[in-house]
Amino acid sequence: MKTTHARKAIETNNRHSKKAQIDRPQNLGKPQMKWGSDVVAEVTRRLNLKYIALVPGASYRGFHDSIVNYLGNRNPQMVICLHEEHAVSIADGYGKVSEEPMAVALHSNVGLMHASMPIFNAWCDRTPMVIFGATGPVDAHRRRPWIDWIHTSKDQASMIRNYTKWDDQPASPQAAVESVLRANQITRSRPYGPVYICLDAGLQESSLAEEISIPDPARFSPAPPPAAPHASVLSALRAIDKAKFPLILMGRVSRKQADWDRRVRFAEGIGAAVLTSSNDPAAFPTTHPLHFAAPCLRPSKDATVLLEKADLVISLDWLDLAGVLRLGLGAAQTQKPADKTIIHCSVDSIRTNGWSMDHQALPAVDIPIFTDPDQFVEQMLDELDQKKLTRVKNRLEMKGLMHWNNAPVRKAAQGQGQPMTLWDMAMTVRQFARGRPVTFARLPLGWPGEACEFDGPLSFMGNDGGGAVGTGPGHTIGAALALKNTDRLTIGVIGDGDYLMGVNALWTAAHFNIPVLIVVADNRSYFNDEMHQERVAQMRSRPAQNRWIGQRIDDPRVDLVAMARAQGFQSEDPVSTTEALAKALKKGAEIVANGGRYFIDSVVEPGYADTGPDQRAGGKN
Ligand SMILES: Cc1ncc(C[n+]2csc(CCOP(=O)(O)OP(=O)(O)O)c2C)c(N)n1
Ligand SMILES: [Mg+2]
Repeated sequence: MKTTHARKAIETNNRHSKKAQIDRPQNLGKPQMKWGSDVVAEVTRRLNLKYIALVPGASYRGFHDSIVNYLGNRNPQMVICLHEEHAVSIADGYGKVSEEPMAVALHSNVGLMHASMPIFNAWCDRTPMVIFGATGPVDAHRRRPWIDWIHTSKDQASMIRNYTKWDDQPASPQAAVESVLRANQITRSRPYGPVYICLDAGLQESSLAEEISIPDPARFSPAPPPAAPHASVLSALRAIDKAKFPLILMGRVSRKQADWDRRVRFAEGIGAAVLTSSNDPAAFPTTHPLHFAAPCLRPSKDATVLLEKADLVISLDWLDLAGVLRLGLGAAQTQKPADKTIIHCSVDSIRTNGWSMDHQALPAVDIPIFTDPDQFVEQMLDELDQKKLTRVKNRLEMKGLMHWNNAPVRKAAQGQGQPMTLWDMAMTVRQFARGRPVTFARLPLGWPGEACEFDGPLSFMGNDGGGAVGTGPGHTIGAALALKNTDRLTIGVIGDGDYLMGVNALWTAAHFNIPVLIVVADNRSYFNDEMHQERVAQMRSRPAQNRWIGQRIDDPRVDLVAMARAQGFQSEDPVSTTEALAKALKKGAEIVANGGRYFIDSVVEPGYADTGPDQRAGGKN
């Protein structure tokens, strides 16, 4: 195709755009708090919400004006998105890294409908987030014909109430102050989760009849998590003393380095083996000598050995405790629970509702601990330190175990002229990431645990808690936003289906100068579901060879590179060998280190890799 002059101008502009100032309003003078929506904006500012991801809409034009012309588009600063799904996914990615809420603004019922899937995902991810929506005017006499009527719904939050922690629709500026303060308090209390405030257009656009006072937000802060009762700490210690083979399931824990260090000290102090999940953010150094099995989603063979050997399981808010015991041990949920002593530390039960089953199966627990897992670890260490106790460091039962990282490593298996498999790709990415401060914002389905060498709490941000395809690009960009101005290299490794569903999140990264590297494992398929079709066909004695129909994203092949370039990313031709991939990663890292954005289309054979290079056996989701 001939490159036109206009096209060249776009490409040059995209490549060289290095805006120091993004979206700065002019001629603001000295704005005064005069309108209902100014009040909401003012409280938001005082809560230190740095960014607000949004797609604009008239239902919140008053609030939009307050952010631009009253706050000067700072704290929060608008992060403009091309789809509501991305606005929420970006906030989710940001919240996972920072453990701080990002704000989101959504337009009326229609914007909320677009956003409902990632809100569910953020709920499952336990991510803090303050979402502003809008409706109305609630007063029918103030509605413009047609459009204001279709965009006004009664109880709008009912669309998302089952997967948000709290919602409100304040009816006065004073009530709005309280509403935002409460939203902040609730979303920042563990377990975190999104909250929703619906702003009546009438309220937003009403001038203030009286002075509104905004109290010190510090007085409305969330309480710290409860401490575990001392008796429970002592019971846990007694169980550890008795145990021959304690196993810690490191689940949903904090992103703080001090907490990470304490978790390591705890495992070492009590001489426990450790398992981590490839669904959740990094929780423990995966190459540590006590982390015997590679991280996995469902228990791998190595993980099953640990589960079988363990006589004591200490779950630190493991996502699916009953499920892992059932899969790893053949326990039958409550009918025949695992025959081991179980300590389970979690506050998740207070979020349980009757709609979402994301609380998972009910585990049998001997010592329930209702606190934040890192708080519990701190208390356990205090107790151990006080008594100058270290439990058996090298337990006999662990002597014969092989560490996953010492197992004969399957190298990149690609032969001359052979297409690259996901395993080859993963080993190349692993090699590249060694010794670099990399944050994997996401990793794709079927990624082998053997490629997961995580050495800190920001090494990996976990996957989409809600099993929500399309969130990968947004999560990656949100994580990169939170890590902007740090020395970390944010990489999102995502499937082509995930990329294509969320692809126009990329423009936001370019507009906002967010340094980020996106790598697609391009198997040209919704491959996960090919596996399901194969299984169903086999179960029904039907031809499994047709598994690809309705699954392949091919013919025509989508130009993934063009889609990234079109939105201001740099990229080159797709790579299909490990050498080319290694080169592209290096180049991408340099560009990102200089503040840029790079995209790699890594073409792989359809197939999964997490149980070996040739494994083609099962869907993951
Ligand atoms: C919103 C949504 N739609 C559909 C699915 C079902 N689903 C699960 S995995 C998957 C395939 C994703 O494709 P890709 O990202 O390319 O990964 P691959 O399966 O090829 O490894 C699909 C369609 C889902 N989980 N979420
Ligand atoms: Mg795919």
